[in-house]
Order: sequence, then structure tokens, then C-alpha cells
Amino acid sequence: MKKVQTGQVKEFYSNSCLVKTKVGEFSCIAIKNVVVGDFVEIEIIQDSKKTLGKILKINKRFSKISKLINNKEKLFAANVTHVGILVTPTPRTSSEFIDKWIIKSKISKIKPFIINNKIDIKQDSEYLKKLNIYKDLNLKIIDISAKYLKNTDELLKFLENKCVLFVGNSGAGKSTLTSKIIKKNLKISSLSNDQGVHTTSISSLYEVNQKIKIIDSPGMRDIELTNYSTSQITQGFEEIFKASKYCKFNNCNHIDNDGCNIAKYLLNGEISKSRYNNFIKLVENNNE
Ligand SMILES: Nc1nc2c(ncn2[C@@H]2O[C@H](COP(=O)(O)OP(=O)(O)OP(=O)(O)O)[C@@H](O)[C@H]2O)c(=O)[nH]1
Ligand SMILES: [Mg+2]
Ligand SMILES: [Zn+2]
Repeated sequence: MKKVQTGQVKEFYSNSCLVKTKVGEFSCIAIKNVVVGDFVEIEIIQDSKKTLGKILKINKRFSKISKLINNKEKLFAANVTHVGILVTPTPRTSSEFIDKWIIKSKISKIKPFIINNKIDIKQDSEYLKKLNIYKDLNLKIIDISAKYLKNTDELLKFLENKCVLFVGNSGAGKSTLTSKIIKKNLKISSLSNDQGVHTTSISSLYEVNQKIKIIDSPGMRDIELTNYSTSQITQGFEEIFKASKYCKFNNCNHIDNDGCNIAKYLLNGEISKSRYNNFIKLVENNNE
């Protein structure tokens, strides 16, 4: 066995991590800034009692995803290709949550898609209307029931050769879905108070048949975006960006300016109210 191996960080704790290599998994002393999903080079150190790894180097990341903690962006996963946004009737996913994750994914060069989970529960018309907004935006939507394994095959097919991060409010079913896919029991919250209990406490990367990689993380329940500029926010609102090109004035505020093309599209329904409201709200919050 070579002393230096390349591997991927599968689990991350406060000062150590688990790295999977071709020759096995090693508990490693983590160096600063290592996150789940990182490809790393490790030196294998063997003493009389145990085998340990020492991380020598973090390889170049093709994508990075971070979370805002105390007003600072903190990296928590790397090399993710897709973000699966779990949308559920209970707990009810807000359109703001969806829009924020679309922005974050686009900025991080990761593809977002929607997993409409809990299709075994009745979906009211308001909920279906919300989903339709995203269907109209050509965002991929896969309808499933993680708990009852309905339509999960389509999801698995879609996830082949991808590394996906499931995001969703606490109780949306991220761990249930991950458990079903990896065929192992993970800690799942009982939704007794309807709000969900924060259950998952460490980030883990799971591999299925060497084809699908899944990251289940506690950092994916809420999302703050306070550090994004207007142009970054606009990346998550393609239809609004396109329409804005035809506003009469270049510096149109898209609220009460003359000849605003977005206002026109809002009236005729080509742009949805909830998308518009979220856009304005996010831009205003960021310009404070
Ligand atoms: N009816 C129904 N319930 C589901 C489905 N998927 C998950 N649940 C239930 O939703 C609850 C929460 O599921 P979890 O998988 O723990 O949710 P989570 O997103 O991992 O939550 P956190 O770890 O707290 O962020 C559990 O009671 C699951 O049984 C589904 O497809 N249908
Ligand atoms: Mg969980
Ligand atoms: Zn305008």
C-alpha cells in the first residue's frame, strides 16, 4: 500500500474526518478548511495500535457551497454537482426558500432541481400552483414519496453520476430519502409538533453503487443570503432579468418607474407575483 493516497472526505467532525480511498477508509486529522466532499491527499500513518491518516493537501474543488454564519460565509461542502430542493406540503416550503436555493445554486455553479416529496399527502391547489411556477421556469421537478418509495426510481436514474446535496426545511424528509437510497437507517425526526426537530448533526457523504453520491447535512434547513449583490440575486431570477432588458429606463427600479416591462408582465401573468415579491425583497434587503 502506498503511503500517500487520494480520497474523498465522507464525514466531518470538529477536528477529524473520515476519508475514503481506493484502499479503504481512514480516520484523519483534519487540516483547516477541509469540508465534506473534498478530494484530498493523505499520508497513512501506522503505529503499533492504529492506522491514521494525515491530510496533506486539498485538491482543486469544482464547486463550493457555503452557509452564512454570524455574517460570514462558511464553506461546508465541496464538489457538489446538483442541489435537490425538497419541497413539501408539511412542513410547508415557502417560495422564498426555493428561490434562495436557486440563487445559491446558480452562484455556486451547481444545478438546482425540485424534489416534490410526500406525494402521499394531499396537495392543495395553492401548493400545486406554487409548483407550477417552477415547472413554467423549466426547473426539473421529480414527484416522490420518500417514505413510501413512490417514484424514487426516476429520482435514482436522474442522480446517476451526480453528487447531490438535498436541502429542505427540517422535517422535509432529507434523511428519510437518503436512508431509502442508501438502504441504511439514519436518524429521522418524528414530526409530532409539525415543525420537525433538528435531527441530523454532522455532514456525511454517502455513495450508492459507486454511481450516486449524496450529501446529507444539517446546514441545509434554512438559508440566509445577506451578502449577495443585486446582480448575483438576479442570476436566480432569469425570467425577471430577461424582462428587465425591455424596461424603458436603464435604471428602472421595477417598482413604480414609468415603462417598467416587469410591471407589464406581472399584470399579464407572465411573471409570477411570488417570484417578483421575493426578487424585490431580496434586492432591498441586500441594499440596506
Ligand atoms: N407522509 C410522508 N412522510 C414523510 C415522507 N418522507 C419523510 N416523511 C416524514 O417526515 C418526517 C421528517 O423526516 P426527516 O427525514 O427526519 O426530515 P429531515 O429533512 O432529515 O429533517 P432534519 O434532519 O431535521 O433537517 C419523518 O416523520 C418522516 O417519516 C413522505 O414521503 N411521506
Ligand atoms: Mg435529517
Ligand atoms: Zn423595470
